[in-house]
Amino acid sequence: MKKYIILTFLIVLGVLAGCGKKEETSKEDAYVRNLINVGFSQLGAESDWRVANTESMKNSLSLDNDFNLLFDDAQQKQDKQIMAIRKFIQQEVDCIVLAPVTETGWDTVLKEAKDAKIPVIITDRMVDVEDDSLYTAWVGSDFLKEGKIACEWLKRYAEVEGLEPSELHIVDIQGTLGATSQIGRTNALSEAAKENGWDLLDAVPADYAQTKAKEVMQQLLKKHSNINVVYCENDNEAIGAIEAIEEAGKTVGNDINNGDILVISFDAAHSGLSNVLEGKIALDVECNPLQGDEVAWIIKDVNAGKTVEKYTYVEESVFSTYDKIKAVIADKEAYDVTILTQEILDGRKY
Ligand code: GYE
Repeated sequence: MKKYIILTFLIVLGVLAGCGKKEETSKEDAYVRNLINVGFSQLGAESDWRVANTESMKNSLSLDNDFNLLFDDAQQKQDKQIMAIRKFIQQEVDCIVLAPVTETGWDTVLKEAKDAKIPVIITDRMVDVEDDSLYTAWVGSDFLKEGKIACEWLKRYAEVEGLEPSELHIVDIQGTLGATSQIGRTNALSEAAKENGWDLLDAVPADYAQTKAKEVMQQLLKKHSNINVVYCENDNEAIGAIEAIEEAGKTVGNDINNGDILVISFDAAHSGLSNVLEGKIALDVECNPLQGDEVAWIIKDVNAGKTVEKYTYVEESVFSTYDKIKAVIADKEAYDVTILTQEILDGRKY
């Protein structure tokens, strides 16, 4: 009976503590309230996509959903991510979630987590480790496929517009070098360029950041006078590149034959889609940042001792306002591009 009263008292105390406070709670507190302690190492806040991803994770790994989330923003630095993971291990969290800045360099610290018997869930980009059992599951996008879709569209665009492959003069503004999203998108383009005989002029990284991409584009415009396609590896880079192009007195749009520079982008965040609707980005391949719910389900299953899928790909689509491809070749899957409307844009929450 005494035991029962103490337990009830502790639970009431725990619940009361939870009511006033939405912030991180102590491990003891979390234990009393039966919360799952999760340490999340987010790589940074470089883009609209990343901000939406962080928000999604915080919403799903919430106190209301029985999680106690310890969050760390590593500001694009792998050593900060490693430090955060070591701290989570010391804090004896129930699970670690890692959104890694680059693929390599994780073997040692993930081994430390494994030795401490803490499951690790990887999100967004992948880790390249010798032993795949160092992480329990991964949730993210197929970046090579995203790039291939963009390139397939570009190939059809050239056909519809009557352009020879060698008349496509392309520059690639790359993401963070060594990140899975950069590797997949860059490789898709370089392979398609080789295969189709496109003129790939240059590939320069801009770390997925708007200001850096603007600077990179300014340099590229000085270096190459004939650019007519800019392949930007995310929306913020596309927006930076568009600023540089317009400031140089050139136009962006769907009409290469009339002097436009064609901008291709990835993410399809609200900022990117607004530019699609304005006709400034020709094609935006969606990369879905809303991974929180999926991660939360996986953690709950792992915590309950269930086996989970090793790899989960999130769903995504493609947006454009250029409808000529659809009209000319209506029967092929690769051209299944959603023609963007104001209504779709209004529904975009990030
Ligand atoms: O496309 C970009 C972000 O890895 C999918 O990182 C992610 C990419 C995303 O900064 O906007």
